[in-house]
Amino acid sequence: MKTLVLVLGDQLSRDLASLDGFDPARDVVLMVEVAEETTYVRHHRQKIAFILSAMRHFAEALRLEGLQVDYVRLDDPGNSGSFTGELKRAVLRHAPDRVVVTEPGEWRVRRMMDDWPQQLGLPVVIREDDRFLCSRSDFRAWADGRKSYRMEFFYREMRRRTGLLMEGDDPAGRRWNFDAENRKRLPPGTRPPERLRFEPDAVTDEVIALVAARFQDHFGDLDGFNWAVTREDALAALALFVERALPRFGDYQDAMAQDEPFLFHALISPYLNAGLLLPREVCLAAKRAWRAGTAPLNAVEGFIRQILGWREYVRGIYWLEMPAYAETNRLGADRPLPWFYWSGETAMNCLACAIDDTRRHAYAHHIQRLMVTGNFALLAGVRPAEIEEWYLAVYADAYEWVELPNVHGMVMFADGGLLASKPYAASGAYIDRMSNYCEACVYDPAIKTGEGACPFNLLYWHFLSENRAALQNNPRMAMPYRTLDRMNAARRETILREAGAFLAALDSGEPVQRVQPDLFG
Ligand code: FAD
Ligand code: DLZ
Ligand code: SF4
Repeated sequence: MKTLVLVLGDQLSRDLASLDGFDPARDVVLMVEVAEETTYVRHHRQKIAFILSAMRHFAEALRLEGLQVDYVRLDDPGNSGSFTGELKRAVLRHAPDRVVVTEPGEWRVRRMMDDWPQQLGLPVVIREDDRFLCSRSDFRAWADGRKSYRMEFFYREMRRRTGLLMEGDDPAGRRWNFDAENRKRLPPGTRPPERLRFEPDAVTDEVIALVAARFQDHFGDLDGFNWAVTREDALAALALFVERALPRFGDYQDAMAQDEPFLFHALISPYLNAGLLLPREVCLAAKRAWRAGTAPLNAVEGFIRQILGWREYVRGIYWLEMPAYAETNRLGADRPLPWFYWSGETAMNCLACAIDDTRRHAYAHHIQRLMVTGNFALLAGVRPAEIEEWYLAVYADAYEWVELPNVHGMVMFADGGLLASKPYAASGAYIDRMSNYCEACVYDPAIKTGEGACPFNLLYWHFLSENRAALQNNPRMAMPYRTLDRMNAARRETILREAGAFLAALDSGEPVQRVQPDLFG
């Protein structure tokens, strides 16, 4: 039976389920660069360049192995611009008996696949994506009957199930979680390790030129592109991270610093999410460093928790709850996304730095995403769908299965607490404690109202006040509401008035739904 195997741009793994049983003498791999995928959001230009170059390199590696690969480039004449259109054309070229594909990462694409048997007039076999450590059915079984889905309990179950960092039935070091030790501020003068430079080869150069010409109106710099685009290079990046950064990953996991976008983070999420690296091998590499005594347990546990815990957990939530998940807006947030998320033009230094890092690298680390750009969107009451689209567009690692639970649930509390037990709302004091951003800011985190007051301070209390009905009975919010209620009335009124004035000024800024090409050219 002749099989056409469609491999998507985030399925660049040799062990992919859809390649199981591939017969090089008979079967064909199809890979397609299509306009629909490059523009369903206005992806950062580095993200498009990364995916297209990684796809081209992967196709070449398969060819070298002797597989027949039919590869359609974005600028090929006749390219129909969609997965469905390209499958139809490929069916005419190859006359297969069936199509085989691995289930996609996004609901949007999964829905498309439902139409394929009818559109193609062929059987379409959709295989489970077994690159994750927890299958969708195992997650469903774990979630079944629970009132709330706390990550910590899922994570412990995953530790037990995989045996990672376990000593018999007990967690290594007799603790499941070393989070309390992972909240240090970066001491002045600390130098994070140098990163490997992956100079673009001819394939990447060609893709960069294509992206520069075709996506002029997309956000993000292209020069300085420095992502690995092959498995070999991604493995080298992982090895260097484990050797140089992992030992201090735990200590400074939550720290932020101006002009230090990467700190001790791994920078591997684009590779994991596109399939160049697999989660199991990444966790094992970290575990080996602990066993060898080159990285401490608080770092290794903290790192493994992100992958074995958070990454698997958000995927489980996504597939459990979609498509209704994306539609909720529990706090009724309704402000358009401020224009500065695209332009970076804001006097708030923490936001300006996080957005600048994002523009330059298609990357910002977790605490920048959660506690700076995310915290502001939460406190200002930005429409969930608009801030979700921003996150989906601007990061090289963004696919809806991982972006949506992080933004909709963790950042915006739009799911009403399904994912997070309380909103991650914070005033300027948090950002000041965890970073040096405030030192170079026109605002002062110590000033609560009036001239120079940090907007996060005003917006924090405004947020609590506006969302009292939804939040005040949450036991984890009892303390902030007690503080708000103890505040003298005149002070409370001043804060709310100044917050209102700040938000009115924000609203009078340019609309942000449009992306203006001249700002990004
Ligand atoms: P490290 O800090 O070194 O962590 C190691 C790995 O753990 C990451 O590579 C990633 O695979 C995994 N990880 C860590 N935190 C999470 C998490 N919360 N959810 C899932 N995986 C996690 N991650 C994405 O991969 N794609 C996204 O689109 C994405 N959007 C996010 C949006 C918001 C608002 C927030 C708060 C977080 C988001 N994350 C997303 C999670 C996290 O910020 C990134 O995975 C991380 O910054 C990637 O950089 P790194 O490889 O240096 O990670
Ligand atoms: C993100 C992306 C982009 C920008 N371009 C392509 C592409 O041209 N061809 C392709 O196969 N995949 C691309 N991708 C990744 C897909 O969007 C991803 O596979 C789906 O969203 C399913 O997760
Ligand atoms: Fe951000 Fe406020 Fe600090 Fe300025 S003072 S950097 S706005 S937290």
